[in-house]
Amino acid sequence: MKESISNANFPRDAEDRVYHISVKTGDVANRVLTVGDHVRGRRIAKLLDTEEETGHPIFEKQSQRGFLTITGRYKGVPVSIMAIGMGNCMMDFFVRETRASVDGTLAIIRFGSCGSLTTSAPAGSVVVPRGGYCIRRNLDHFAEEPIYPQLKDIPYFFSGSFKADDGMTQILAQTVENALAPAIEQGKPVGPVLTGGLNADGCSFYSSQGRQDPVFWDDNEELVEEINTKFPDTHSIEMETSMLFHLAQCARDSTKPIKAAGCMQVFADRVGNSFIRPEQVDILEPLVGKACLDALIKVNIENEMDVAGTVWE
Ligand code: DUR
Repeated sequence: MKESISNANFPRDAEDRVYHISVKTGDVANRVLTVGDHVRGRRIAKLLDTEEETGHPIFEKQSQRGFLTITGRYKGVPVSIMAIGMGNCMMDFFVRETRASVDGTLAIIRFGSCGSLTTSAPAGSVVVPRGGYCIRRNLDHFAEEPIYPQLKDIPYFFSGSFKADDGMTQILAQTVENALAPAIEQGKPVGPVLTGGLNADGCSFYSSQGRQDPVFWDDNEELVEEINTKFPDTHSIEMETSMLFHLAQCARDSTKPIKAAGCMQVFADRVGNSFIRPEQVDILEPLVGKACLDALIKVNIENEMDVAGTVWE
């Protein structure tokens, strides 16, 4: 279909689908739950209502570039579940191309996994951040002839922080807390839910998250300490959620706002250096996945569209 793409600035195919996610207006709901992992996305999608005629949700598309979109209704409300892979770059594709494919407000909840930088969030707990910032490897630090010699001494750049949507974050935190409460009560190895802190997005899983790799020159031995100094209330570190908050804030068309919130299950305990066990994921993921959908349909949205492209009341 490449030959029909005419606009290099924002390419779409002949059927007007955005280039990387491969959806068009009407394919994606105003309420989106986004995850990284396609398997997780498909598991959560099993909770969607099935259509009488087909026994499936309304729409499913796996793009050639690694995006999965499943659209249907949850408890009667139009929602999309979108799996996007990993990293700021995939988040950028997802936010821009989804924004271009939906009219009106976009309410996005991200459900991901993260590392924890606090003893209050061990592996198996869930973090719901109030905002987030980004950490980027400064390539110039490693260049023989840096373009910005005055910045050469700084191996990693920190951004300022970007806020999640307050109201959505409150709804999400409360819904996840309620969903985990019985399991925690029963002594299952999940929880607690940690709210109110910041998330850090690294541009890598490795160097810019402070992981030590003797095979590469990274100059990141002091990075975790620097995180704790610059943003002492950092709870989590991963690769997508702060970028989501950043882009939501940068959406310029006031008729097309983006509201965003996020929650992450702690997979890597970076303080105690331990990793979540599969049996913990088996308990945690279905509870949090369902809680995200329950939170998503509680968000207030005006002029919501039906997934068939008509106004939904
Ligand atoms: N992730 C991290 N760092 C961690 C744990 C999880 O970035 O320590 C998230 C982000 C990314 C994927 O999507 O999980 C990498 O394993």
